[in-house]
Amino acid sequence: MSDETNHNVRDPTTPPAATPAGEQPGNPARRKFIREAAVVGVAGAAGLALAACGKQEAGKVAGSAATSAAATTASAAKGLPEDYVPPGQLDEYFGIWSGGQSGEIRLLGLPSMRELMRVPVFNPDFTIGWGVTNESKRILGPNFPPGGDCHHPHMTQTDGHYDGRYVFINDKAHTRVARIRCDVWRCDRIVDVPNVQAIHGLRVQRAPRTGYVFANGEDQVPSPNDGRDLDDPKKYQTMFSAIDGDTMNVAWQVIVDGNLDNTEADYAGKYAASTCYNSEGGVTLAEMMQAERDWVVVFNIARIEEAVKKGDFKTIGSSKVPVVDGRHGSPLTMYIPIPKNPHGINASPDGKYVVANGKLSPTVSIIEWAKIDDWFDGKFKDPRDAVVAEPEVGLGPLHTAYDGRGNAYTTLFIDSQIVKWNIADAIAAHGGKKVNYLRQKLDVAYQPGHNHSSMGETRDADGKWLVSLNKFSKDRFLPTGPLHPDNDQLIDISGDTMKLVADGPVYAEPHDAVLVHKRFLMDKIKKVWDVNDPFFAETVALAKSQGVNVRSDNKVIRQGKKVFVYMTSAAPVFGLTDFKVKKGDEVTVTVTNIDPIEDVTHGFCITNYGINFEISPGATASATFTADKPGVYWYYCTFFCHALHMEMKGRMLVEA
Ligand code: CUK
Ligand code: CUA
Ligand code: CA
Repeated sequence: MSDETNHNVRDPTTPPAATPAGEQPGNPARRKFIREAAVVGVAGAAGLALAACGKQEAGKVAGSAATSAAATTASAAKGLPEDYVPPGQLDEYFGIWSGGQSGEIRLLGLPSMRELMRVPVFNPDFTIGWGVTNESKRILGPNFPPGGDCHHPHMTQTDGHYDGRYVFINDKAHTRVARIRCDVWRCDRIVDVPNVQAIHGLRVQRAPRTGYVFANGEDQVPSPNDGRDLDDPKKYQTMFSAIDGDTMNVAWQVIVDGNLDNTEADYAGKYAASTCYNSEGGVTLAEMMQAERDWVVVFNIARIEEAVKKGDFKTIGSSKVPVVDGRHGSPLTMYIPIPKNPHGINASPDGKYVVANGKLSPTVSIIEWAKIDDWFDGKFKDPRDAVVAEPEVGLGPLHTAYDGRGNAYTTLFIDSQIVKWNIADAIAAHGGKKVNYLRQKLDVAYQPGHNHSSMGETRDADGKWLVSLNKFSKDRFLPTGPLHPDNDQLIDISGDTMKLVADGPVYAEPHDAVLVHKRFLMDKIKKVWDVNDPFFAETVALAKSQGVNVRSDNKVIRQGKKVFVYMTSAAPVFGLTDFKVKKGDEVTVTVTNIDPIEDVTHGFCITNYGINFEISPGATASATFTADKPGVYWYYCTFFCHALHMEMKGRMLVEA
């Protein structure tokens, strides 16, 4: 990053200013390198040398640390890092990571930070055949735009507790929202959100259950966006959308003033609240930074539903989604002025407060949900009075997490720190009491965006772990060319002071993640596919209509120029050793894995034909293509499934 464009960003090798409470860790030790007491001194010193570009020193230390790690792996837990999970043992938490620009979701285990699985969502993926199989294409839709830009993964809740049904995530790049099933960890629905552009903030309704999935349209556009009002920004607008998480239909939309960034829901199921950084309605950076205050916009769900029920809405263009007017002055919304270009917004797990993070202001604004009740009930007039404290926390506050013990942890992008502060003390200080609400500032490496605490967005916030999702890694890892990995750092927050435990390099850019205790998921996750699973039910039904039982039949059916090839897979053989088609045929190959054994996955690849997909135990998968090249084309199994895996193959014979 150049100094011209980011003059506010402190050189990360320079220690930050002294902090008000707790010990200042300075350049945090690389806990991963410190595997036993004997090397602590050496590794610590060389760790600092690495930060100061001592490349050779760093190489030496990495070597000795690796040796020491191997030596201690089998030893007792004493002296091992807190994130150490011995071989064969399971992690305590699932980390559900946004895959950012990759368009996928990633599953991690915590505290080890081991990556467990990638779940393609908006992106083509040739491991699973996402974007190749007919089953995935039905979900991706006919216009499958390659890729997505994922920011905010959130799991369904019931009464403020995770319920392990679905995870939802936004695609800012193509204005979509996807749903991922938690039982098989596969995307099963994607909805295009009409009338808006760029879905950014996404959260789920917490009570009584999800319910609605709330999604912010970020950028303002003409309405309808069909070529009119091209350069007349005064006529641009955006909307807040509520998607029915059960049907994946857009239930309603609310026109707002300004734009919308992140969003959050309360714990009572009554409100959603979004930050707006562009109350100015500007189209340039300078214009968007003019006002000293922007807004938190609160949406009154009951009133919006009432308006829709009464028919007090319009529709736009070809969309049938009811659109209500929630602009400034509407009884459906509340505009709370807060400083300045706010970004993240996070509800505290006690259900009482929601905190908006100031970004260009060194403050966070604490808003009390009960005061929002009072304002909508007409008990006071000035929406500012819902702000019960506005503590100064540091430079560039972006997102806040909670430990369930009354403390909040806010990322400071510009300061490259996490600041721990106490909510009750901040409110007391706002009321004039002499009390220091700041608890500690911890350096992170570097420039954090979101952070997330274990169970911290639910009533079950347990205050054990915090991850800081840092946008820059600079000198922390072996070089990978001009594109660096992000650095997701693990922090122990179980004690009075935060302790940095591990660095986690990740492929760009997991804006956000949630940490879900495994007790909410273990009994919900399937080990083999149900043969009647809806994911491939349409494929199985098509076969049935042709008189084919996919679990036992191996046959080729010709219908004019269309050829349907059905085969089973059971290690180490496909049900057909060859099949014959004619050049120009439209060929659909359907493969069913009849191995009932956990973890025996097969793949099906037709060489030089662009067909490759995975079939896990119990699954049926299919792909359709045109046999446009005559000749012999071997198909083979791509997942190592058996000692005779290499022999698991057959021939597609394409007649000229
Ligand atoms: S985020 Cu989407 S710009 Cu701070 Cu929730 Cu990174
Ligand atoms: Cu089946 Cu390899
Ligand atoms: Ca602004």
